[in-house]
Amino acid sequence: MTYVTEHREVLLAAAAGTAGVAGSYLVTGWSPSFVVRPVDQAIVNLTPGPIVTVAIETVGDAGHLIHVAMAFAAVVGLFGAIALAGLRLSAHADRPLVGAAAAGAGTWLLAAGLTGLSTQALGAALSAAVVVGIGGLPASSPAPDSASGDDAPVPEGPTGAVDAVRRRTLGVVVGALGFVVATVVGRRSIGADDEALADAPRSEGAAARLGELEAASLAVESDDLHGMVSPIGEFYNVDIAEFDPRVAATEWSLTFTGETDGDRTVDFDELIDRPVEHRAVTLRCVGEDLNGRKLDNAVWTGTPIRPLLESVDPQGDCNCAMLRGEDGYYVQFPVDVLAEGFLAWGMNGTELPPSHGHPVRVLIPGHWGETNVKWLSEIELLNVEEDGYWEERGWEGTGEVKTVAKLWDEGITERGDGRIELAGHAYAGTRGIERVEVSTDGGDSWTDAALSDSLPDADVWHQWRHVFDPDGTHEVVVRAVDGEGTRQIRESTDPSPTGSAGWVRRTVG
Ligand SMILES: Nc1nc2c(c(=O)[nH]1)N[C@H]1C(S)=C(S)[C@@H](COP(=O)(O)O)O[C@H]1N2
Ligand SMILES: [Mo]
Repeated sequence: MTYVTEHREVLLAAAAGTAGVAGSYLVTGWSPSFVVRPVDQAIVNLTPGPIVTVAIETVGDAGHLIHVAMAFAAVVGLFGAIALAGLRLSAHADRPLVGAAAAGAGTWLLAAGLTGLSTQALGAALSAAVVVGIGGLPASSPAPDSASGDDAPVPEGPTGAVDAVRRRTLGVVVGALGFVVATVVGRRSIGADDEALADAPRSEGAAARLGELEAASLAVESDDLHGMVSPIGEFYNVDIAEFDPRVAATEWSLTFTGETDGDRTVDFDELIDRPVEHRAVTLRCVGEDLNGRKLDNAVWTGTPIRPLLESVDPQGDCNCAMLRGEDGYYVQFPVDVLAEGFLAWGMNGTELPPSHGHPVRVLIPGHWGETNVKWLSEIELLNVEEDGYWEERGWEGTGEVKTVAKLWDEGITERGDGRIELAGHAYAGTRGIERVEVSTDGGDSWTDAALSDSLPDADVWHQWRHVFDPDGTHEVVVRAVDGEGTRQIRESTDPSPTGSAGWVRRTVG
């Protein structure tokens, strides 16, 4: 076999592998049925904890990109290897359809084996088979030696056959890439699930609460800064896996296990039949930077956990519970903390979106984001404390949130009258916010900012606003005082392991 032929086959095989992945995506979208997902999950599960921790500390959210890219490369490589075998078979048998059929069957077996979904696997199989079929056709050029097949040595110098083969290879590769682009664009135009849900009919009770929050909000100049409520789609996300589990409400249930007076399972209909509340609850991730953006607030529809918990009569010696989600996530904290919690199935008046835990998630007042388990499936009452997913990786993020006042870029606006408006959010969990203090001279003098009205909700942020006359550049510092009169910690610390501390400082003007 000559260099040219081998090179050509590898290129075609790579195109077929890529088309196979695109074909799967076309059928499934970015969902757990997508063929890349099980491979990504395997990579995440097999990566040792210390490496995960180092990755989070050094590359942060880019860590997701790295393991997803590795998973893509692995699947393209596997599909490509099957396609290469198909192309060789075509050349050997001198029958392009034989190789195409073999590559299609092999790709289907692998895709079905990875995902467990035989029908969806046809998307990958057909796409790869078409590329192998067209790519394996003999050259249609009149040159006589083209009939001897791809394995024949290609004569020196440009001949009609070589040119024809090159042209077709290029055509097939470009065609496969076009298919990939069309698939991605086509799928995107269908829109993300979360956006589609945002148009769903609103619950009246939640709508009333959203109105109440709107009324309590502070008027600010910036259109880009969130008000009291973060819109769905802009609410931050933190997940251990790249692909959200898809759990239908009809298939969902929550089971209480472990140290109880007997296992108890609650299904979705039973859950939403319980007393309904619409609570404003703010979430903040322990892993975010001091002035980071993993802080958001929504109105959630759900039911209190306490009565359910009491009905199973928890008896464990540690008075602690392990909560588990459908994505394999788990976190452990005290039963007393859990009892204050809420089981939510609605967000901002619509169904809970897939990315926020559809159909049911936990909301724990005043504790770091990681306690708020999404896609909740099990609550196990324990006898001894065990580490949760993030605790195993060195974090201590199940406790109460630290107090913070944020000043994001979009909160800094120059008004028409030349004055500068500073605006942001402050959050201290269930301690609440008493005031936010702003300095425009690096901390020499302080002024109280205007605050949004207080709400009856136990665990909700406040908006703050301060307007001043600029005079050159200003070193702005903001700090909050919580509802117990304790000022935000001044000394700055990294997010790991217990959450970032310090005062947000910005140069303005
Ligand atoms: N099942 C499950 N629940 C989870 C997580 C997860 O990865 N899986 N991440 C946790 C973390 S670290 C945070 S900060 C919040 C974020 O919730 P959000 O994505 O709805 O903003 O969910 C928590 N609950
Ligand atoms: Mo988090």
